[in-house]
Amino acid sequence: QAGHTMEKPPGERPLPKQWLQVAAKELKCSEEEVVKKLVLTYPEGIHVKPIYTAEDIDWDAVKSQLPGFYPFTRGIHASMYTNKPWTIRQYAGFSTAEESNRFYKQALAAGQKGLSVAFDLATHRGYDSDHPRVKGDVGMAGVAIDSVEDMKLLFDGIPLDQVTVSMTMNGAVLPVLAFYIVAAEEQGVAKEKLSGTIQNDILKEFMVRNTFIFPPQPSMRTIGDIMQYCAQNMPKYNTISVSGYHMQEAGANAALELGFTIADGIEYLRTGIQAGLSVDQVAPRVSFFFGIGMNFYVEIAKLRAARKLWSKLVKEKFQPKNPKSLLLRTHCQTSGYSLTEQEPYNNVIRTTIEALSAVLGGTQSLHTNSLDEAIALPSAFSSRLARNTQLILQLETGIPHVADPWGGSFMMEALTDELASRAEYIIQEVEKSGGMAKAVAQGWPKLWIEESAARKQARIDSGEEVIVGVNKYRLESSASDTDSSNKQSEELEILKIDAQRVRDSQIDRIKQVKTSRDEEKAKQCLVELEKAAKDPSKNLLEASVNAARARCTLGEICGALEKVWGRHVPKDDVVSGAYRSSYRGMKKDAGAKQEGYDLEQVVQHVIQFEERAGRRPRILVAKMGQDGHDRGAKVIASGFADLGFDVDIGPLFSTPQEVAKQAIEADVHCIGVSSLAAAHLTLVPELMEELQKQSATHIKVIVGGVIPYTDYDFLKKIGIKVICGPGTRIPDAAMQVLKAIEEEPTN
Ligand code: 2CP
Repeated sequence: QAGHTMEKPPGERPLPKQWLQVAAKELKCSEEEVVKKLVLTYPEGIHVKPIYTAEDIDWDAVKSQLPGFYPFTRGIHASMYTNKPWTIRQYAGFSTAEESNRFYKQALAAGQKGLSVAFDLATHRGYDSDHPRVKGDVGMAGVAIDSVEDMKLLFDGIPLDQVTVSMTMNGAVLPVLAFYIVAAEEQGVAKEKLSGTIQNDILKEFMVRNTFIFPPQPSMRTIGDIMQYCAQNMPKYNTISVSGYHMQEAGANAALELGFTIADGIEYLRTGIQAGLSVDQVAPRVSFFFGIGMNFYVEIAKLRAARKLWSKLVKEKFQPKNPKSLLLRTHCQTSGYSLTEQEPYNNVIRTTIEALSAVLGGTQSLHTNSLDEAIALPSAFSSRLARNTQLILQLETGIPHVADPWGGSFMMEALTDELASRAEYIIQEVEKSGGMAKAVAQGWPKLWIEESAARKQARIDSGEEVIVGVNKYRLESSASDTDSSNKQSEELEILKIDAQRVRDSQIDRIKQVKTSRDEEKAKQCLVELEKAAKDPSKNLLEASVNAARARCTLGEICGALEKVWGRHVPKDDVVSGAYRSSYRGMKKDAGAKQEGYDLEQVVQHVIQFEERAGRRPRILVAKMGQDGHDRGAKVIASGFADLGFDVDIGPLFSTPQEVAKQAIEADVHCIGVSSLAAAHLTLVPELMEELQKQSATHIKVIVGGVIPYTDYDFLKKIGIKVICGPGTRIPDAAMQVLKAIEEEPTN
């Protein structure tokens, strides 16, 4: 992190004197105490005051601002939703192409306006469904796509010249975009007519999302090639969706999310320009994607600040001629992280409030999460409710009748400016590193986000940040129900995927595709692809489209590129000290969860353990399968390290066999498996078998992450000692681990 400082000094103006005097009387304290009590410091470092006045803003600048005019703080269109509401675009994909297709058609009939495809993790990581590494992942977190035949089934009966499709794909972007283009072609839709969006944002993959395949350099070249191909062939297509969402999900506060996302956007403009395009060919096709969390005012301000900052920076740095180059168009998604497993119906309320922020902030397109997303894939019922949340906002509330209703609010304008200036400070730090690609390679943005995540966890664990039903006003569990905090989650109807059935049917289709194609032609296309990977004068997307037409599979296309480029192996660091320094002692006020351990108590237990065992408790935090969601694993690793544990962090994408080997070699007391992508029922039993085979059953296994209550019995039966669902406090998890280890003392 050398040379970079995260904190920018606050720049807010003082509270008005006459107000302070009256407030001091109301609060029955001194004016200084009023300031101490009512001026809050947000994680972004912003001091939020109890009142704002015209003194807090540049009123002359604010009063003349209009929606549809530079710097677009008030919205990119003059008329905004008064003319056309935002696009209701729900992200979804279920197991097979046929099932997802059925779901999309139902969603469109029920009022959804655009599609958004969720692919499974095998597809994301460039493996065909028959690859042994993806046994637990096929069809679990989205739809499995192995070839153009799957893509054709996915959009069967959906006119691709009329419905805009967003595809969340980054690592395997070449085969997936190629399959889409060829599926449209075979549907009779020419490339020029395709309008939609591909996520294609690899920088944030290296930072937080982890579904990369190839190393950074060829990955960035791929983006340039896609921009070039689309500029020539698909002028209406959005070639990238620069994503802050995953940064927020990984723990970034709003300023970090905003700063790093805009810095990524600038880097991609440079990538397009390096690929030989003008800024006006690239910028109008760059779109954005932000996460919307529970801090209501801040999230609205974030979207206003994003537009303002983008238009200013693009103008200064690139001098575009086309006014559209200055517009920050964005999709938003309500925060998955803010959802709780406990009392899941509260999630409907959270999502509604977040959706309101996104809309009041002027988003172009929105996904609202389903209430059960902290537990499993959304069911038909919860998906309908999530979609209806947006329909009700659009059709029943009158909210779309006014463009930027917050414009001119002293507080909102001040907050917008403050966030923009904090984000700009972060962007300047990135520029000092030589741009985002270099900063990502240096690794400091990722560490800032991980530090922000550890601090947030500490605020939640100490009760400073309240989550109703989790760390305050929690429902009591019944005596017979020791593992589940309440019944509501258990009673929710959860969508279950039959992994084996999905995998078998995908494998059958791969066989059919391979036996019915012209084998020579397919082989030749793969050779051409390899050549293109070596030769920057060739276009990678063009070569991939040819391979897709020849029925090469996703795994074959990625395999050809991998031969030349190799696979990227990330390096892992654990942030230390942030959790402990942000933990301010457990709150014991009314409603606070009274049970649970305080940090210092656990530290003492760890010291006692060390005295007894002669060494500190040692845990391997492991991620298995293609699930790259590592916020939980990273937060656990840094939290446990701050409590005094020896922490090993295993590589992402491990097999159960690799995890067992590492655990035995490191002589750990315990393996903590973090699972967020529904593969625990396949991979955890394999891990247990492997430990047995290796006579290492003394190593205790605990599982954390998104684990439905209905799976607890099965996991307990196979020997899992502790299961930590979402909302588990780190000190409590650590005590459970210590108890499990001490059950049968090891050396
Ligand atoms: C809109 N239009 C208007 C107005 N509003 N015209 C006149 N007056 C108005 N008030 C026009 C636009 O200019 C555009 O026309 C057309 O209407 C469509 O509107 P849009 O605003 O472009 O909306 P869109 O087609 O829905 O596109 C939105 C985005 C696009 C943001 C630009 O990139 C997008 O759909 N992104 C979605 C990304 C996404 O779904 N990601 C999934 C993430 P023209 O086209 O003629 O200009 S899920 C991720 C998960 C969590 C994961 O990553 O793991």
